Amino acid sequence: MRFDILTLFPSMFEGPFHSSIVQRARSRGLIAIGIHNIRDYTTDRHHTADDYPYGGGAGMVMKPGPIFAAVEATLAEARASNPGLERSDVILLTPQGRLFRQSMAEELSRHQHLVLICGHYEGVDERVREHLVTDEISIGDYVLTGGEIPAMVIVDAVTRLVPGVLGSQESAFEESHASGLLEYPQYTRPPVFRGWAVPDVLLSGNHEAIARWRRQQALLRTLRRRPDLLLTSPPSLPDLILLTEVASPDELKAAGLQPAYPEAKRRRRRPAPPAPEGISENELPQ
Ligand code: 9D3
Repeated sequence: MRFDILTLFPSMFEGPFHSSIVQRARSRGLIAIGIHNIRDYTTDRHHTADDYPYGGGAGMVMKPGPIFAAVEATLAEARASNPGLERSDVILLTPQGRLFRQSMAEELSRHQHLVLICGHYEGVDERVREHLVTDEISIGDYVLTGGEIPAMVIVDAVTRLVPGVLGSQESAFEESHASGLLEYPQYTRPPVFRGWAVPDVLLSGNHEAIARWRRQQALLRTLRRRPDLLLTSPPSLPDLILLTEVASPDELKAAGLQPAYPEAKRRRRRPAPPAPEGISENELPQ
């Protein structure tokens, strides 16, 4: 997997790709990262990369010429050094892009070459969007000063999904945890810290009880902090029974769930009796 990043601020990238998992992936040849200064592709003597917006208004707009030249040179170089390169994605980082999420990181990790254009100032000339870019991505609904940190986020999230980057233990853990739930609480030694004890079940050696407790805690956390995640994949009946043991009926109801009791027998539903004559469905009889 090759990443090429086009930016007016190349020095911002000196730190983040030289540490930890990303550096290890680079030195093992699993990924390659190129950083390119858009200003190097300007042709005027002041190296102008931005200009005033046509029609007036605040701020500056990035000129199309240097961005087209930078992308075209990057694509030519990538093809020259890798004749097997079949496809390159040209991605603009912009607040108007599709919201970045784990499923997009998974998709991008299967691509061969990502060219990431970092916008800055108030924006980028629309012709870059219309005629150069194949995708536009935002990393969230907050205002940053440019697309550099979003580019770092994407490289980081995608790199750890490239086959071979994580160790076999880490990827097995990843697989068993890509469940759509938040993680359960973790503890390590000492068993009592400042009077706060580790939950007894974790010291019990009862692996079945531990797995059950962890599942229950993951469900409870997700219900309390990210009920939106439960809407996209509603809990199974066994999960709902686990949740009912620890969540209040009100908490469950707030997330659109009904308490479930293992001993409850399914009852045959009867149709509602017809409303009395002259009263519409939405009115209550007194
Ligand atoms: C005046 C309207 N502003 C949009 C909210 C203009 C504007 C602000 C900040 C245009 C660009 C930027 C710089 N941000 C990015 O380039 C950016 C970004 C972001 O700010 N948040 C989340 N994801 C991204 S990806 C690129």
